[in-house]
Amino acid sequence: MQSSSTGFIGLLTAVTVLLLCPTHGLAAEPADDENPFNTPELQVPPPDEAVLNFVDSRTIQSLNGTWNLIVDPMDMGAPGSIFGGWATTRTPVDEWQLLEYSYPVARKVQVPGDFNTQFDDLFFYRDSVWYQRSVNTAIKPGSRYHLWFGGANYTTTVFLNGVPLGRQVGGYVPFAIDVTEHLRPGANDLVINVNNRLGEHSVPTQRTDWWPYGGLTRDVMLVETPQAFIVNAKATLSRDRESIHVALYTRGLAAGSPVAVAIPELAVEQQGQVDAEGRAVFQISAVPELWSPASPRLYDVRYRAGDDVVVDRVGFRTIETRGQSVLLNGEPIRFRGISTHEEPIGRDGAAHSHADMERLFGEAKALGANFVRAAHYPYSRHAARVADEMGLLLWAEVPIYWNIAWQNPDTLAVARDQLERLVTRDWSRASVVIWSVANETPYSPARMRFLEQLIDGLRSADDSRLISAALLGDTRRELSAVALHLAAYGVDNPEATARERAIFAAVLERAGEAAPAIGSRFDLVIDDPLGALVDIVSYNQYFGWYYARGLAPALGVSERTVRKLMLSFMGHIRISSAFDKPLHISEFGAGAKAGRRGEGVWTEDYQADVYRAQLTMLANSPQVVGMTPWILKDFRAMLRPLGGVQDYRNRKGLVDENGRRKQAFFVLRDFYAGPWGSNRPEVESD
Ligand code: GCB
Repeated sequence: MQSSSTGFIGLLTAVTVLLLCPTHGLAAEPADDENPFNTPELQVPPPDEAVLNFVDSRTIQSLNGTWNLIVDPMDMGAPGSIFGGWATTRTPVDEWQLLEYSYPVARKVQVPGDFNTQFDDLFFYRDSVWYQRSVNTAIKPGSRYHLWFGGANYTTTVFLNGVPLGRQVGGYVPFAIDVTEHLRPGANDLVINVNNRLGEHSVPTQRTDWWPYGGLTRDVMLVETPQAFIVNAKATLSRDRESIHVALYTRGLAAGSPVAVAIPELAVEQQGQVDAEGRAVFQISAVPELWSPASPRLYDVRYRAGDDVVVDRVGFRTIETRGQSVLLNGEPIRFRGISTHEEPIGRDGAAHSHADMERLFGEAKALGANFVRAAHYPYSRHAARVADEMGLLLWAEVPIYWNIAWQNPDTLAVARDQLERLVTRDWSRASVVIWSVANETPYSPARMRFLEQLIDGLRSADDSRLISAALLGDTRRELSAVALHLAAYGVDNPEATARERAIFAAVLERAGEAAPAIGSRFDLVIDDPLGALVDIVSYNQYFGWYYARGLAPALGVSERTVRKLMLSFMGHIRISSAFDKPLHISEFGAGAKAGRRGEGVWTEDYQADVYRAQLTMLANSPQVVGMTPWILKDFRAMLRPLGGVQDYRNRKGLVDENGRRKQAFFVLRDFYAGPWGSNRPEVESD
């Protein structure tokens, strides 16, 4: 044992010398770790802190297309590892060179695109892969070069010419690395490790009701800028709608350098100077035509700093709350919404293009929606652009979902990073009216502290939108009240069997004074203390779907009976919140397999019945100013294995994966076209 291990270490030392030899071009050092079978821990810096925006208005070299892909479940392909990392060439120099992680002979993968849906054997894969391609580029003196990623899931480590240059932890958000000092004229070797493994401390955690699509899921490009350049800018309308606030963020400009902003269609041009942080702030008197779903007017906004010029297309609007109303451009509005996942219609996998989003959001428009809840994570930059163009209001969200390691500062850092990158990318998008910081996070003091810090940071970064979170009710308390009401409905109801009616009679007798009369109103009041921190209280509820599953065995009656009684009872539920704020129903829904008709769960008929009952209930709830039923399209979910029905898809879509509309689509469309869907008169608080 001893001698073979010494022999191996000796060999490793020889390789170390080889790796360090400058003529071989690999600067990465093997780890100090004595055990050669460990994957070395590489020290990799994070990507550039600020989001590099406006890539679409710059000179870029697209790195989309065909890449080489090595699947590496043992995660041994890193430079410095005895398996993958010994390679100093991509193809063996001759028949004597042992090369196991060889990219040219590896499978080919398309970028952008998740790897799970490009290969049958990677469908459920949640681990490490290596992407490689050569980047041929000319280098212009005086330019800077940035490797830019629209988003990659979940941990992404970028190696250029063998040097680890940046590691982004967290999917769904853009990041860039300034590679100017490492890029060579001619061919460059770009290797990227992407690992979509999630854990207890990640954001989200390993359990989600959506597919954790892995890989280079969005556009990749090499972006060229001048030495001094505009990193980002923000243009928003003031509350009084008489001026435009502009903030410009630059890098490489000396304090006092001139910058300018122009909106040609408003005949506006203003000069300014950057401060020591490279920032310039403008307040421009202007009364633009307002952006709204009815009239999604956009303006070119031109920013100049030194030799750098970028153009953005911006809409101007205000969004605020007054009492229990939401006002868009000062007028009360109802959110006729629908929830989505970032999956295209007609193709499996993650959506990643303007066209994908146009098709998906086009279906929301066809429903009569003016609002989309883009759940449960930041979408690509195309989403808010398409929404700006189409006139759809957007709810954007970070994946703080169900369980999060509330006590872990590293988890908080990732959550903050997600939120900051999302917000700073989209803060000039008129369509985005809500930032949502959490979905169904059970109450705990640690959760409150975590979210309070995020919300504080968010308010100082952007005060031109509303903040929300999709809350859970106090389900146990609600369900026992619901059980009593169902008993009142069931006690004389022919839908219930004689035995069930006897059970209901016993339940009511035991309740005594507390027994409700049939048809009496049930007030469900949301009082999660997180409601105090947000601008608009949002609530997910599944009356008509999940709740029956727990109530039936608890009462000792059939699920069929509970479902039938529930649909009648829902018309007598009124949902409100303990806060004098607008209330949004962020989810409700039911599963149906497209084409399945008749009685029972999974039928289009039952899904449509649930929608009818829900819409009656919500129309009877005056505090409700908006809703985003769950969900526009059936979506991939590992949590949904039911053979022949789900087959790893959540079936709560109003359309199936190919866009086939279910009955409930038309129920909701008619409702949105009716009286509720018109912009409501203001609701005064009590
Ligand atoms: C929820 C979650 C959502 C799920 C949905 C469902 O409450 O927020 O992510 O997909 O329910 O279908 O159960």
